[in-house]
Order: sequence, then C-alpha cells, then structure tokens
Amino acid sequence: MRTQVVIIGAGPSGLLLGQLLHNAGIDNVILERQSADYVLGRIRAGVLEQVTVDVLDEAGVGERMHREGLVHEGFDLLWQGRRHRIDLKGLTGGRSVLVYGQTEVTRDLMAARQRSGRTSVYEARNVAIHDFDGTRPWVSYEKDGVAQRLEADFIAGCDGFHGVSRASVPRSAITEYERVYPFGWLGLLADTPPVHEELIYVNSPRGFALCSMRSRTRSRYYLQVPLSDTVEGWSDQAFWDELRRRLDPAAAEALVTGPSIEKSIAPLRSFVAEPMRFGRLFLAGDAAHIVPPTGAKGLNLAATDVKYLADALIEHYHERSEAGLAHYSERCLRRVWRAERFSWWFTSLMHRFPGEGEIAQKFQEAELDYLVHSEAGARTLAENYVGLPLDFGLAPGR
Ligand code: RFL
Ligand code: PHB
Repeated sequence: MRTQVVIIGAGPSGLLLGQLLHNAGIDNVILERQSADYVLGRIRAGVLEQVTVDVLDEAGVGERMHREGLVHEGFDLLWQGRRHRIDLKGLTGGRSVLVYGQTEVTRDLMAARQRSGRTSVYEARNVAIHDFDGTRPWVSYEKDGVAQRLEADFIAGCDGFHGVSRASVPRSAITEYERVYPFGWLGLLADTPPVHEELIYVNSPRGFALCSMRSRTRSRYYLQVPLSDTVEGWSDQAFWDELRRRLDPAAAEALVTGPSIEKSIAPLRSFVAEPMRFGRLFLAGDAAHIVPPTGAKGLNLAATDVKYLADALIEHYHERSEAGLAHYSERCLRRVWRAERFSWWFTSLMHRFPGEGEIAQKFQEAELDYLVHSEAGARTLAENYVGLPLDFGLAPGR
C-alpha cells in the first residue's frame, strides 16, 4: 500500500493532522496501536485556547464544540483559605478559553475521519518506521496477525510520549531535556455539578488541588498526591474528604459529591526533544514534548504543532515549496519552550515540593499575593493562560 503521509497515532494530534490534510486533498493513513474505544476512554485535557478552537474550526470539526463548550472568562486562585479571581477577559483585551474535554474533541475528530473515507487502522501492532532519513520512507506493522507494508512520502510521529517514532531516531541525532516532578495528580471524574462556575486552582499546605469540569453536570477534580500512592488506595470518600480539606469554607460547603466514573494518577513531567524533524519524519504533540498539566497547555501545543505541520505539507504539495517543512521544528520549538516555561512556573508556584519546608509555602503565598494585586503580575499569568498568539514575538510577515 502507498499513501502521501502516514500518521502514527490516533490521539488528537494524529486525527487533527489527518483531517487538515484530507481537507487539502492530501492522502493519508492513520495507524493506531489501541482500539478507538480505548483512545476515547482516556480522560485528559479540558481547556482549549482560542488558537486551538480556531484550528479545530479550520478542520471543520467545531460545530458541537461551540454548542456544548463552556466559555470561561476567568478562573480562581485559592490560598490561605481565600479565593481571588483572575479576570482573563479583562486582562487580555477580551480573550477567554473554552472548556471542552479532549474526549469530545477526539470523538468529533473520529466522526469526521469516518466521514472522510480515509483509512485508519486501529489495533495496528508492532508499528516500525524505516528509511525516514532517505527519500522513500516506509512503515511496517501487523493487523490481525498479518504483516503489512505502507510506503509514503512523509511520516508524522503523532504517537505520544511512549510512541515508536521518537524512539526510532538515533540517539546522536536528538537532544532530550527532562524534569520529572516528585508527585502526581490523582484525577476523579463524576456526574455531579461543578463546585463553582469557573476553575479553581488551589495552593494548600496539604498540596495542590484543581476544581475543573466537563459540563454543567460533570465535574473533574485533581489532587496532588505522592508518586507512591495508588488509585486503589484512594476510595471516592477519601478523595472527597481530602479535596474538601484543601478548599475554602464556602467551596467545601458547596461541593457536591458522588460516585466516580473514572479515577487515575498521572505523573508530572517537563520534556522537550529537539529537533522535531529528522529527514522525512516529523514529530508532533506529546511525541515531542510534555508539559505538567497545571497550565493546561499539552493539547493546545499539540494543536499548534499540527497546524504548522499541515500548513508546511500543504505548501509542499500545492506550491512545491519546502520552506514550511524546513522551518517546522524551529517554529514549533519556540512556542513549545514558552509553554514549557509557563507550565513549569505555574506548577512550581502551586505545588508542595517534598523537603522544601515551610519557607517554600511562604514564598509561594507572597508571590500569589503579588500576582493578584499587581496588574502586571495578573496580566502575565492571564496572557500565558489564554495562550500567546501564533505570531507572538515574530517580525511582521514571518
Ligand atoms: P496522545 O493523546 O498520547 O496520543 C498518541 C496516540 O498514539 C498512539 N500510539 C501508537 N500508535 C501506533 N503505534 C505505536 N507504537 C504507538 N504508540 C502510541 C497512542 O495509543 C495514542 O492514541 O498524544 P497527542 O495526540 O499528541 O495529544 C496530546 C494530548 O493528549 C496531551 O498533551 C494532553 O492530554 C495533555 N493534557 C492537557 N492538555 C491541555 O491542553 N489542557 C489540559 O487541560 C490538559 N489536561 C493533560 C491534562 C494530560 C493529562 N494526563 C493524563 C497526562 C490533564 C491530564 C491529567
Ligand atoms: C482538566 O479539566 O482536566 C484540566 C483543566 C485545567 C488544567 C488541567 C486539567 O490546568
């Protein structure tokens, strides 16, 4: 079999790339290791930047997102038992974020993929990529026990942090930067009304907490927990009790609890692989970089990588120009490092770090106090949270 672009991974990066290329008349095949149901079962991101909303609109998958997504014009920071609102809209000249779950984004993209009639192979086993440093890359895999070979012009590695694409690059050709944080996030999803109409990010001496949501009737909460904790060790009751202890009295009182639909522990990591292009292999999304979820940037970075890559491939096929492909890695990494910095900073501000003592808590509280009372401080937080524009820091025309 032959195609123009083979895409490894049917997460949001792979599906979005497939859709943008399809809309431009570029043939592509998606190979995914898991089943579609498994992919939809992973509960992850919840906050979309305007830039991401725009790319999803461009892909033609925005209709339900606009109908069901919740526009958020601010969020609360909570410490020392008191909440302070960050007015995203007021501080950024009218910008906001959209709360719409990654599961729903993925569902919309899967439906569009189905309508496109392009090939997606789920449960593709032993995917391996070959000759991407030459002119004729190809991919081997197994489907239902039968070996397959797929030839392509380009390979897009959209296969997440544990995928095969980045792992196939010779170690001498890649530089990896990594920080692993000494705690995780225990997430719980429940069909209960959210405790507040906006998100609450909590700095408490007991550890970070986050009150988020998926809809007006579905809540998503997170607790900072030691990496040694297990999901089995946290009953729903223990989760709700601990969350209440980290909230302010009014929120603790208003919290509606109920049985969990999903509970999982995610490790926190900052990671960047440079470069993001190796001959005819392009990495996008979590395959190339990971941010801790505190800044809600992971899915948004994936969407901008994919936007840059789709534009570059369209330029290659339609205009016979290699400029976009040549600049792909540099363009992405500039944006990636800005989001990495913000996510690391916000994580450092909001979590308890083992062994750092009470003075660290005092430093954090003083910084939070500064942030919410200084317009410059609050604006710095707000403009990073809503997402920097695609052309941020670029000379006009670049
Ligand atoms: P994904 O979603 O990991 O998808 C990669 C896909 O590739 C498949 N795959 C393979 N396929 C074939 N062959 C192989 N050898 C393969 N190896 C892997 C996998 O099965 C999978 O289907 O990466 P992608 O598409 O780049 O998307 C990235 C996002 O998923 C991720 O950045 C976000 O979820 C991060 N994130 C958040 N991002 C936000 O923008 N806003 C948020 O509010 C937010 N909250 C979060 C988050 C991530 C979290 N966790 C669990 C890590 C909250 C959490 C708790
Ligand atoms: C979520 O709803 O899953 C979520 C929201 C904001 C974050 C991280 C995760 O910063």
